[in-house]
Amino acid sequence: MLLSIVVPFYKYKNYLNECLDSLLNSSFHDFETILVLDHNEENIDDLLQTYSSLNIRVIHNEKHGVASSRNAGIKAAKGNYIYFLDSDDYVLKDTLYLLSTCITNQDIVYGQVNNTWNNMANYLEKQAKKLENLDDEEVEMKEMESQQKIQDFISQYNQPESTLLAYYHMFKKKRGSNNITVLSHAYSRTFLLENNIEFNESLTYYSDFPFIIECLSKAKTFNGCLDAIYVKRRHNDPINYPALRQEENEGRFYERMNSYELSYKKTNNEILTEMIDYKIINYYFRHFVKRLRRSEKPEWKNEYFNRFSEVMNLVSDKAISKYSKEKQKMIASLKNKDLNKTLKLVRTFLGKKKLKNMTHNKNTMFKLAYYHVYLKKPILKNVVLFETFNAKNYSDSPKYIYEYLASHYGDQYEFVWALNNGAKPKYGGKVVKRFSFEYAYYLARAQYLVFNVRPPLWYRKREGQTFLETWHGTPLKRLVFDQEEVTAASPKYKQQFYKQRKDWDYLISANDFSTETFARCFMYEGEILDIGYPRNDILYAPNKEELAVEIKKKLNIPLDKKVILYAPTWRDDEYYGKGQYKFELQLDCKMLKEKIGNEYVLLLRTHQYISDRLDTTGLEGFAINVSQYDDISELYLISDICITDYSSVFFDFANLKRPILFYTYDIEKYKNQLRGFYIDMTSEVPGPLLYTNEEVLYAIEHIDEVEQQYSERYQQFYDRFCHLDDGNASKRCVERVFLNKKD
Ligand code: C2G
Repeated sequence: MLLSIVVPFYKYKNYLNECLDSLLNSSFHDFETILVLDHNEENIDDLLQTYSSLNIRVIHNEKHGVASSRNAGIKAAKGNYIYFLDSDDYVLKDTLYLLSTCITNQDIVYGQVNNTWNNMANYLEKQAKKLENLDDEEVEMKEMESQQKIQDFISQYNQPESTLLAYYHMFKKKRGSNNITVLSHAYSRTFLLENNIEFNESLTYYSDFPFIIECLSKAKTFNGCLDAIYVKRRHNDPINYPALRQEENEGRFYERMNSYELSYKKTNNEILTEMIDYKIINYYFRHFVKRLRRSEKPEWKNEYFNRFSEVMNLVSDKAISKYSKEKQKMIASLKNKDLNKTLKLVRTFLGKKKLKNMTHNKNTMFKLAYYHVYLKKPILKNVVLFETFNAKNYSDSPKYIYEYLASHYGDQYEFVWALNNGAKPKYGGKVVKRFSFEYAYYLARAQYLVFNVRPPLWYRKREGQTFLETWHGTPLKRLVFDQEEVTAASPKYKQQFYKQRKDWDYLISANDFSTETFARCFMYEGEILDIGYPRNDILYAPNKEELAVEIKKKLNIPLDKKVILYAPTWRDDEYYGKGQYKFELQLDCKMLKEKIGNEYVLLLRTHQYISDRLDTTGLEGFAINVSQYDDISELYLISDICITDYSSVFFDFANLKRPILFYTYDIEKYKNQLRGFYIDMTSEVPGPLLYTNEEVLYAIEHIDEVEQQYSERYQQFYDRFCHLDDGNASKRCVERVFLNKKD
C-alpha cells in the first residue's frame, strides 16, 4: 500500500464529514485511512457507517493533543508513505493521485497547501479565469519571473538541486518561513522510523515546526508536485469553532519559544537555521511588538519580554543583517533586555507604520482625526446620528424613529444623518457623507447612534454613548452564528460580529420569532426591544390612502392602474467584488407587459447590495425601476401585489394583508448551498412558490383565487410575524431609548 492517511480527530464532526468525503471522492485509491480519536465528545458512529467503504482504521489516542495523535498514527501506519490530513481540512479529487505520481523512493514528496474559507471549486475557477485573462505572453513572463527567483535562491547555497527546490517550495520564498507546514507532503515511513522522527508531545500548538525542520534536515531525497493541493480550512467561526491556532491560551507564548529553541536543536543546516531565524524575527515585528505595546497583561513587558530576549539571542547575525537599521536596533535592544529602549523604538515603529497605512490611502485620513482628535473630545449631549444601509438612503426604521423624535421632541435634540445619495431628511436634519471628517466627528461624539446595519469596523463605542441597532428585517435566511459557512463574507465576519454586537445597547425586534432568533444567531445578550418595526408604522397610518396617492403621483403612476412590486434579495455567491453583487432579472417583463400591461404597473426594485442596473428599455409605460427610491415602505403602501423570493420584505408587506407571490426559481440552490431558512418556505409563507414566468403570470391573472387559497395560512402568518406592529413602534422605541421609560 502506498499511502497511510493519518487523520487526528478531536472535535467538529461536520468538518470531519467533509474531510472523509474528500477521501471517498479521491481519484486515487491505494491508501488506508487511520482515524486517531483524541477524546472526542461527539459520537461519530454514523460517520463511520457512512464511510465504511474507506475501511477506516480507528485508533484511540491515550494521551491528548495533535502531536501525540499524529505519532500514534505514524506507529499504526502500514503504508510506504504517510500523509497527515487534519480532520477539519480536505483534499481535492486528484491531490493524492498527483502526489503518488511523484513517489519514486524519495524521503519526502511535497505538495502545496491552499487556504480557503470558501469552496475550493470557486477558488480554482477564479484561478482559471485569472489565467484566461492573462495572455500567453504575460503567463510566460510570470513563469520566467518565478523561475528566476528559484534560480537565485539555488545559486546561494551549495546543496543538491532537489533539496534546494524542496526548501524553496516549502518555504515559498526567502524569509517566508511563516508558510512552513507539515501538511500537504508525503513522508516515507521508513525514513521517519529509521531517523526516529516524531512530533514533540510537550507542544500543543507548535509541534509542526520542529518536526518539519527535522525532516528537512535529515531527508536526502525529495520530489514534489505543487498541484497536489491540500485544502486548509480557514475557520470562519473562531468564537464557537476555533481552529487550534485561533485558541487563546496562557501557555501559548512559552510554547512558541520552546518550539523555536527545539527547532534549532534539530538542525545544523545553514538554510534551515536561517529559516528559523526569519521565523523568529517575523514573529517579533508582526506580532510581538503589538502585544508589547498594547496588551494589558503585564507579562508581555516582563516574563515574556525576557524569555523572548533569550530566544532572540539565538538568531544569527547574518539573518539580522538583512533587516533595516531601524529593525536591527529593535532587535539589539530586545537582545539586551532593555525594555525602556525597546518600548520607545516599538512606539515609533508602530506609529510610523500606522501613519503610512493611513496616508497611503488619503481617503482614510478622517480615521486619524477620529482616533486622535474626535475621540478625545467630550460626547455631545442629545446629538443623534442616524444611518441606514451604509448611508445609501433615507429609509427603514432609523427614518421613522427620527421623524417621530424630530416631530415630537425636535427642540431637545440635534439630528445628523449619514446620507450619500443626496436625500434630504424631513424637518431639516444635518446631512454628512459617510466616511468623511464630519462623519467621523459625529461617530465619535454623538450621544445616540441609530443604525440599521453595523457601524464601520473602526468605530469605538464610548462610555456615554447609546447605540440603538434597529436591524433591517425579520430573519428568513440564516444569519451569522446560525450560518455554517459565510460564503460571501471574510473569514473574520463572525469574529467581527461577535465583537461589534457587544456595542449595541438596544436591538429592535419586529416579532417574538425575531426576538428569539436574534438572541441566538447574534449571540446577543443586551436588551431587545420587542416593539414591532418602526419602518412599518406607515403601513398603519390613518392617512395611508392619501399618502399612497401622493407617492403614486411622485412616481408618475396612473391612479387607475394597479401596482405590482417585484423586490428580490441578493445571492451570496453572485458578486463582482466586496459588497457588489450581481443580479440578473429572471422575471420576463416583456411578456408581463404584453399580458397584463393594461391593468398593472410593475415596480422593479433590486436589493441595496446589487450593483447591476436594470435595463427597462422597451418596458416604458409598464415597468419602473425603483431601485434608487429611498424608502421601500412607501412602495409597499402603493402596491397591490408583492412578488419577492427570500427577502425579508414579505414579513413587512404582510402587514397590509395584500397578496404575496414568491418567485423562487433557484430555491434549491439558495436553501441548500447558500443560506438555509428558518421557516419552511413550502408550508409557512403566506403565498405560493412559483418557479416559472408562466406560473407568475397565471398567479397574477388569478390573484383573487390565490388570495382565497392562502387566506388561512396568511392569517396564521400575520398572527405570528405581524402581531406587534400597530403603527406605534417608533413611539415605543423613542420612549424606551430616548425618554428612558420602561413599561
Ligand atoms: N430591501 C429593499 N429592496 C429589496 C430587497 C430588500 O429595499 N429588493 C430592504 C427591505 O427593507 C428588506 C431589507 O432590505 O427588509 C433587507 O433585505 P433582505 O432581502 O431581507 O436581505 P438582507 O439585507 O440580507 O437582510 O434579518 C434580515 C436579514 O438580515 C436579511
